[in-house]
Amino acid sequence: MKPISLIQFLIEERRAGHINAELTLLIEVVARACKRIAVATNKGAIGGVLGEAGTGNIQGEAQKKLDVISNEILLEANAWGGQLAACASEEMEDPQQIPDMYPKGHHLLLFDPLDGSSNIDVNISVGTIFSVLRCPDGVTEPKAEHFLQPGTTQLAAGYVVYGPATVLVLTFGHGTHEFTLDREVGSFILSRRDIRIPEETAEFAINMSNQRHWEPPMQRYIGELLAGQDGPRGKDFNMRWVASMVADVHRIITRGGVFFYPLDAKIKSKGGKLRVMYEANPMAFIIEQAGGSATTGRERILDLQPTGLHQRVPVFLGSKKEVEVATHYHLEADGARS
Ligand code: FDP
Repeated sequence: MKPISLIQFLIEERRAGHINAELTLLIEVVARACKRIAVATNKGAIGGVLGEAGTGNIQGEAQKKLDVISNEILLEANAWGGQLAACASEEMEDPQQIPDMYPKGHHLLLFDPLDGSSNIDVNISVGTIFSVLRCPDGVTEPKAEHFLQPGTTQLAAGYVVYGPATVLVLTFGHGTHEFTLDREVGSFILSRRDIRIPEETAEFAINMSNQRHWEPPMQRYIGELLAGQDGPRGKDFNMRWVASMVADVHRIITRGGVFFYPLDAKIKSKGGKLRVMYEANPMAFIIEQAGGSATTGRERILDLQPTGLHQRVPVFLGSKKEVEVATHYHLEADGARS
């Protein structure tokens, strides 16, 4: 079969009435920016892109050079095309307005320019995550409050993983699809259409070093997985933790599994580890569109009404049956307490 390029796929989605011309351009621009980030990432030490930038972001986290470079690449690429009303980045406190000299569009773009930054310097996969919302009617200078829309309203979401291959995974709410970058040609090529995550799995991803800080229902759930065949679940489970959310999610998109970043005593006051707008919502949309499930351990992520641009939440996502069991244990424990 003839390979289908990203642009051809986008035109087909447009003809099918799933996206409009502005969103077609927006995704094309984001994909092009991600190709530039892939080039910068691939250069590694000889590109002078490794190490600390010597600055901190809004979350008070030290920024890596590649965090800053990737953020600039995405901002610059998206400023002039006329497809955006504004954008927001995990690396910036406030939304970025479109310069007056350029036309404005009807979309809001949110992104985590380089997720998994602690893995940059050790040559392990990192990625970009993005989410697209509609700008509310009549708003010409979008502020943070205009971005605070539930995940169910997302028009598109995607991530790019910069690994041995550069891979883009995308949804417009009509299935989840994967594109692999052909480096020689410079095009993303459709590599999997309508990805389906198996409902059952025997593989989980979690940072086990936080175990003693978890809530009792999480202790119970993971305790049962670790007990394997001799425990109440009656089967052995395997564990994987890359510590780059994009890479862990991509494994789940490829062979099933579950990913957890639960609430723990260390991060309770922050609400969780991962950000609703830049990580939880886009990943939940992608996972649900592939037949998986995504909750905070208590409710569906996509139903949350966000209260802050940089708000954090617990994240449980992946194969439906396992997300259901872990969520059920939390709700049961809450019920027993009340
Ligand atoms: P990072 O802080 O390195 O950007 O976005 C947060 C994130 O990485 C996720 O990509 C990853 O899943 C998680 O944090 C890793 O957390 P731990 O440091 O607890 O392993």
